Amino acid sequence: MITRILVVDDDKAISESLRSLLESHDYQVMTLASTVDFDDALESFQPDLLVLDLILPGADGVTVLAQLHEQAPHCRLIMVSGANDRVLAAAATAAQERGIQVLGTLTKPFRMAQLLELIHADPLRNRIETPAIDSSMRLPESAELLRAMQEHELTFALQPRVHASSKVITGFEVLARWEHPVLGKISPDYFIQLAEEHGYIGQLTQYIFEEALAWFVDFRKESTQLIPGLVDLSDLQLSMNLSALLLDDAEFPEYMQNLCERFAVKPTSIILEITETSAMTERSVGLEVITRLRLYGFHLSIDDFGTGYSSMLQLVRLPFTEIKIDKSFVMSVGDMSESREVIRSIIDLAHSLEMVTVAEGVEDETAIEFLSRYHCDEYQGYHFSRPMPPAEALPWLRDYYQKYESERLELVSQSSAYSSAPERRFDQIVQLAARLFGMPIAVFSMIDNDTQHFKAKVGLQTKRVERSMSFCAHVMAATTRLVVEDARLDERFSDNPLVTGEPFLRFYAGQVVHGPSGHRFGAFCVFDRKPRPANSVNERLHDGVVKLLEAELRVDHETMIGKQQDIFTARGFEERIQRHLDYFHPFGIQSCFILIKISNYDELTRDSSITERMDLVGRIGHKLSQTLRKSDMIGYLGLDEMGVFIMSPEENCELVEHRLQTEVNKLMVPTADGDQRCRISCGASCTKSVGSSYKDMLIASERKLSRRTRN
Ligand code: G
Ligand code: G
Ligand code: MN
Repeated sequence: MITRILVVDDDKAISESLRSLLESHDYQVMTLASTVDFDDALESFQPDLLVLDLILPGADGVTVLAQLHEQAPHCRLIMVSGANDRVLAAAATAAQERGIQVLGTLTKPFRMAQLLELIHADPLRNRIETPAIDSSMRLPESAELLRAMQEHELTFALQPRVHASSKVITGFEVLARWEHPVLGKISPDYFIQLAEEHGYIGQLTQYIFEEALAWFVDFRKESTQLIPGLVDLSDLQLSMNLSALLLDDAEFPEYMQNLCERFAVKPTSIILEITETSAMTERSVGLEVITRLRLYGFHLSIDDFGTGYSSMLQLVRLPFTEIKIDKSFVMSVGDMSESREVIRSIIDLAHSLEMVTVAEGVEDETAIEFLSRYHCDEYQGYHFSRPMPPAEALPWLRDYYQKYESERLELVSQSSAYSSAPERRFDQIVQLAARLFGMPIAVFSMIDNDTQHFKAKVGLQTKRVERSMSFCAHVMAATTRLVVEDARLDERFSDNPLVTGEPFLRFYAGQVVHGPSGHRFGAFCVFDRKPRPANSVNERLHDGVVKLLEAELRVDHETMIGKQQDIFTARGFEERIQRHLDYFHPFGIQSCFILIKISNYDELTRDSSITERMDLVGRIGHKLSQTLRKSDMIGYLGLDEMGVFIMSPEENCELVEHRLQTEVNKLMVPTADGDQRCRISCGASCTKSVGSSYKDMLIASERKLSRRTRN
């Protein structure tokens, strides 16, 4: 709240007209013609606002900034000058970098009304609904904070965070609120600063954190009862704001650890949001506290990134896990290309450091469209919800997920993959996964209103499962992979008929598979009939399988040829092989590629029509598929050439080649001259010797083949 204004200007006419204007608006005014008595003036007058002329006799205005910040850190500043705009802007930035709150700049000559506008636009002043009371009482004093905590006038609001691609709710941010009995709503910007200035920030933080955690624990308990099988809130996170001042408190990490123990909340469920301040660059204690918090498992977020002190270097130096892109950029993506550039580079930077990006102030579809194009991870803003009282969070969440699920079911019912028969291309992936993970059961399932259907499965007889019994329904509601080491020891599943009876499931690892528009299409999982440790399914391999399935769901063109659907088209074949190589070769999984040439193609196809030629390809493909496993792929490369791709072969390529040759050579093909035997020759290559590019494998196989036919 501004009541006392110090004007420093060597132009007497200006300072006097300022004085009379400001006094007529009930401000107390003191004027100085130079900086000589600046010290004393700060001391005796205690201004809330300094109106400073940049060009003064003897010393320029910039030189007093350090003094101002030191002696009156909360005094706001308006800069005035006859110098050009750029100089004025640079001076204002310098002041901001010192931590001084700059309300604005004015270029001389200016109208008095402009000055008043700046003063009235002061965010601290603006946020207060000023009741008609004694003007000296318009903002609460620091001591009132203590009462506010005792009387529970101080509360908090919650604002949800939304996962960008799946639209699942990932958590809530806790925002402190103060409803003063006389003054009404007090802005957190004001009372947080008040608490920081008067040494109450520790108490305030403790108060808010404890209230919020108590709510969080209750909330998670209640919500599981309200939305069974639709939302799993065990991954829900709570974001809490932490004043950088508390980073000076070496005991803070222990306090946080104890707090979590007391409420039985895992530190990994908590995100601490810290607004960058100049303090953090200078103090080594801050760095230590931050590092220890991270070691204990807390997630750390840089709040309001892009404003104030943000320095790229710090990001690398400090163990933050998340960046919150300031709402000033997000809210202006529609009309400022600068904001778009800033956001784009923040996201790139964050991702290169493996940090999560959260956009604040997401108010409309324009913002979402832009943010999703640049792969921002999460959204927070009025578009989804304004901050709400804790009691409203549960009903809000229930409504959100009910709408979410009906939209999902709508998308799912439009998807051709949901309605169509089993498809070879999905079988191949699921078969491969079962082999790679060494699991007896692997399933790609789709979940509708009340039933789990199977798109592809290995090792499971059941045709469909009721949603309430389905393991995968739990994954559909979770934000991460779900692993159950032993279903008999997990209260969610111990009574499940699939666990207590046939097929006696024990181990489970499942993950959501997203449809083309980012909705949750279904789930991919593996089961075992014996318990296993969580890491028995490598998380990144699991990711790879899910990515293969998701790529398959995006395919909108014909990918298989032949009646039997054993053979991929050339394009489909090449794309799939490269995906398999990209996702699995980095884990040391080797593959082989066999190029097959029909050596007597011309004889076999003399005078035959296109249909007959394709029929020949179909018959050879079918013969090959009977010789191979379902996890292998067969592709048509053109005219007389086909290919076979085998991931992680259990025998060497030459043996497989030999087997293929023997089998195909048995094939009798009807021609104009009567039935003739089909003859093929093969050439194989392996990732062990040629690496993980499909092109390289193809070339190596071709060389082998032509060397062999020459001999
Ligand atoms: O709604 P919004 O006006 O709530 O919040 C304003 C600012 O106050 C935000 O930038 C936020 O970081 C800060 N803030 C809100 N609650 C807390 C809190 O509990 N502790 C701290 N340190 N800052 C908070
Ligand atoms: O901690 P922090 O500065 O990040 O707090 C977030 C602030 O942003 C809160 O004051 C909250 O009320 C505000 N906020 C959240 N979403 C939106 C939004 O979509 N638009 C605007 N204008 N403010 C928002
Ligand atoms: Mn915040």
